[in-house]
Amino acid sequence: MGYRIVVAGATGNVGREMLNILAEREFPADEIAVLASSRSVGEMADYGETGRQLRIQNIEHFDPAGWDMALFAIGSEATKLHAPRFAAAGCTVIDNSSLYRMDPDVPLIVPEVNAEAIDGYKARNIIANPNCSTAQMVVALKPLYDAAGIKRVVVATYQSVSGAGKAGMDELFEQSRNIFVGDPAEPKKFTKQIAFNVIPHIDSFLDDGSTKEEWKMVVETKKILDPKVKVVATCVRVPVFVGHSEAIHVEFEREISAEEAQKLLREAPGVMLVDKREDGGYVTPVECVGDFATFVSRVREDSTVENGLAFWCVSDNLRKGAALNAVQIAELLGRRHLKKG
Ligand code: 11C
Repeated sequence: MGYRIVVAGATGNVGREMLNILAEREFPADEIAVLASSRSVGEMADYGETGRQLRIQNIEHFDPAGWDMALFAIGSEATKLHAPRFAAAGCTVIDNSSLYRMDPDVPLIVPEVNAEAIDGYKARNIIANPNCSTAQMVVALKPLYDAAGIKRVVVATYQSVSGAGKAGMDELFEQSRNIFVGDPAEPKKFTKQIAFNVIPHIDSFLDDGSTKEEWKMVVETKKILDPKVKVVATCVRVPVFVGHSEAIHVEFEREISAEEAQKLLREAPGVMLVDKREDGGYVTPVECVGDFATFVSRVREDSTVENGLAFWCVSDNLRKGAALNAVQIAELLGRRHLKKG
């Protein structure tokens, strides 16, 4: 016997990837319900490349009683409306929005990093999935943290437009085309031109001059990895369709060489080390699309601080940064708490 699983937000970038990944990983699902807002009711969603198509139902009218888990990719507002209803009906919500991430009664899980924290899910029957830029960073940091302890992380991100949804991808495509043919390239979704440009601004501004995306990287890393780790982030939107990149500088508590770090990263779960120290011997975002791994390259010592290392980290933001991590949480929940069969 398998699970009865729900995917809510099945028409968005992340919801579609959730269906692809459930199919690719042959998630033991007896039944799958795909939900969206009333606009998409009756449309069909592909169950990966299996050839199977699933009819989209209206989330507002869906009764979650008797369903085991629901993967939510519907944004904070809709999550606020529906997650408590699903959780109260006994259907565990695995939520990709930022709504519950910092709730002390909701575990925030990256299975390679803090799998055991999932045991706290029963307080609200909700589990949170982190922000994409946090997820890939903590996967890469975890083996190094275990070996040498981390005092401080300085990170600059290079985030793809798919993080801003389909509208972000359409804007990059249309602006690029318009610039080529000499048409106006007015920004709509982004605050400035994104084609052939970079924008040092993701999400809203906070009082201290940082942005909410930068704040998320700080507080989520503390919750997942260690509250003592200090983090400062600069989050930047770049004209890449899929794949977030990060330049990460770490100050460790104890000495760790680049060679030791490479060895640990080579063996770490979820990490793929590609670090040849030669032309092209590193990974770029276009190469990580569709992959499950968090790629690490350019590992080197940073002699400007004691026990410092710097490295480059790239991952598919719709996969490890969102849909894959959610499916891994579902698998973990199944193994640890909701055994079937
Ligand atoms: C971006 N990281 O690239 C964002 C998207 O809190 O889940 C995901 C926002 C979130 O724009």
